[in-house]
Amino acid sequence: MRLSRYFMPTIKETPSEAQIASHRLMLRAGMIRQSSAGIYSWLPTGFRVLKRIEQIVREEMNAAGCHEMLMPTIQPADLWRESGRYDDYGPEMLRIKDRHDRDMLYGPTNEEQITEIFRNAVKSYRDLPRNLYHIQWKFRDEIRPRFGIMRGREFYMKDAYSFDIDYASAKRSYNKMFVSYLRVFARMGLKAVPMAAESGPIGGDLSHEFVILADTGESAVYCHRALLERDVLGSKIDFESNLEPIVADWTSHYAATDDKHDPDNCPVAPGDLVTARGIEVGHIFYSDTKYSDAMNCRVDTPDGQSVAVHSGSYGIGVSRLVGAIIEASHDDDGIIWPESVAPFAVGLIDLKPSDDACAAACDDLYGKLVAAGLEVLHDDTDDRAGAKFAAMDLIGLPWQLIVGPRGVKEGKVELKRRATGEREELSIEAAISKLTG
Ligand code: 5CA
Repeated sequence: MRLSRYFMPTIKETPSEAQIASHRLMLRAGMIRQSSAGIYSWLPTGFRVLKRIEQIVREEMNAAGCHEMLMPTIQPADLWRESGRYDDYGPEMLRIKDRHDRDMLYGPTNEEQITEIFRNAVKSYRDLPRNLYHIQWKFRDEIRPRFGIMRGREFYMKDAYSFDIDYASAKRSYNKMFVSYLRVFARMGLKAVPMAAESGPIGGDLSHEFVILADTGESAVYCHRALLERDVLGSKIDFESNLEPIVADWTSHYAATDDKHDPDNCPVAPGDLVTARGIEVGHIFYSDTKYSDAMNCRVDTPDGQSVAVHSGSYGIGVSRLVGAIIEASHDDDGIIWPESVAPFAVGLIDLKPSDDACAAACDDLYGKLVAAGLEVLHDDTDDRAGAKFAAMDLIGLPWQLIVGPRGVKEGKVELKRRATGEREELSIEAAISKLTG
């Protein structure tokens, strides 16, 4: 992508409305623009990151045996009257009337919608268990939308829904999501800690929040050091095996948010206790038969009985993750993207596009890197070198490849690692093989 033809409206000044780093940096890097309170447009660079995060979530959900589908954003109120949540949800629900004066709403979540689909389609224990998910925009008319896309009114969520014949089977479905979530966040370079949580308006009695640690997180969290020292991605998971030992092991260590932590009765020795700030990026719930009872979602058992289906819901804040990753990974100069979610892998900086040899070297490098499968942002603008470096640091691509007329004469380029600031001078061939190797 040539920067001279791209759309990335960066801002030098610190936007006054932004209170936290991720919000500031997303505005400055030209990733998002506010439309109205808590509602944002995603500009090309922000959209690229959002899609990469979504894809990691999708791959891990599929690996855990879930099936992707898509439900609408607008739902009929009658479905929510069946579950009783139309009144319970209160002013956070955006209520709409259509031209026929029918009550509709912009979905804050989809338990009712999926239960309706499931109850009409499934009649027998043979069709269980199933886990269905979608990645779709949600709307919650938050009283205080803040911190940019971290607490938005419109936000992008992955929500999965499991259906099982009994508690034992539902717990297996829950365990799959528990383990899958650990992998999702680890792939994004995040340390996510599962913490026992209240289930709130979703209902049910088994629930964990997944909280990532970041200095600027909304709430204080406390956990045992052991929870942060695990190699989550090292071992391959067979999702059909018994995952209970893994879940039991994780949940055996202390982890609590501010409202649950009692310093006087904390079971962890001070040397093992990590105190940090946290951001909730995922939340899983076992809902028992709450929705199935209310909405008559039943199946026949092998011995001819009819039973209510046990269900679970599992959310990941896909758009919130964009901000959460920035909170966990930035410095004074800008964002530091983990490779797995970066909008481009390499920023190719042409220090003098008016120099024919320099421009030709950049075109050649660009072609070779793209041919090797890398996404490259090629800064071919006439800006000053200092401004180019500052913009590249701000948008935080993992690698910067700096090409100047003097170096090109000697067949040399400079490669900078954004995360460490390390720079090295290399031959053009060595730089290509380092980036593509
Ligand atoms: N129905 C369940 C799970 S499918 C549910 O809605 N859970 S939730 O309320 O906990 O939301 C799931 C995730 O969405 C949260 O963990 C959080 O990461 C994200 N989220 C919730 N509210 C917002 C918001 N206002 N802005 C951005 N992300 C949000």
